[in-house]
Amino acid sequence: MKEILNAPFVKQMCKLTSNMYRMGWDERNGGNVSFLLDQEVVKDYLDINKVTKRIPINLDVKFLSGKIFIVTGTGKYFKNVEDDPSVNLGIIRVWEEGNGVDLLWGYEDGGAPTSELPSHLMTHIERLKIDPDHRVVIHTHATNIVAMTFVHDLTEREFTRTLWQMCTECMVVFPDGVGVLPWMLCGNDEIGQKTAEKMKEYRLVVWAHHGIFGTGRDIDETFGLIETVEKSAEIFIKIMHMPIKQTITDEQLRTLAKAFCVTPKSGFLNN
Ligand code: 2HA
Ligand code: ZN
Repeated sequence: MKEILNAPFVKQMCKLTSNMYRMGWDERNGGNVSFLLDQEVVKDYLDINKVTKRIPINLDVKFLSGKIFIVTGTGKYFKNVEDDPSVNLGIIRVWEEGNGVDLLWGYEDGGAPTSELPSHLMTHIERLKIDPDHRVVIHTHATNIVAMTFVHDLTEREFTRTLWQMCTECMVVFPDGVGVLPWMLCGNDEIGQKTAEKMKEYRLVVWAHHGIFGTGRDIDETFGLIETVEKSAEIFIKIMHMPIKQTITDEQLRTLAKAFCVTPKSGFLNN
């Protein structure tokens, strides 16, 4: 059996959470990450028949039966993950019946998975239906994205258009746009369901006055998506007080989409 602290997926989670902490997005216990792992890879590091704790959940996620995830712990600080992964992270496997998870490793101080587990698991279900290679869900309180939700129209079309206009690469990175949810209570099934519903159409969902959910095939891609949206929101916040002399036009956005062979979200560009 190999040392789990050296497993690439543990190292990637450590590096990601430290990085996000240093971006200033994940104050205190803000933010959470879940990463769907390959059982065959996990087996090299862990006896997957050894369950340290059975954790019932108030959800039906049978679609994910038997799937193994590494997940940040509830109440844990991203700042601390790198120094103490086995307390701040856990590896869980979804019950056959879909209404609970087995803890296989981690949360060594008696902890539990993130409070946003419903949003994570329901999002994994919807994204896996669309893309079998989907693996990662990241939730974070990216500062300028949150700021933007106070001063910008929250319709998905207008929110996405502004983000596309702030930075040339945006159309190429998220041509499918961003979903937006109005302020809602977090940490429960309702916001999980609403988030997952949006995930049928978007890889990114903004939670107004709270943060963002991003999804992707690996940690780099998912972090990169959020980072790109955040950069764009930062530029918006920097320039919104100033008289705008010019912007990226719809015609230019179309030119970009064509050059990079991406399809802009239908109806989001003006004719
Ligand atoms: O506690 O970010 O949304 C972590 C969170 C909740
Ligand atoms: Zn949050």
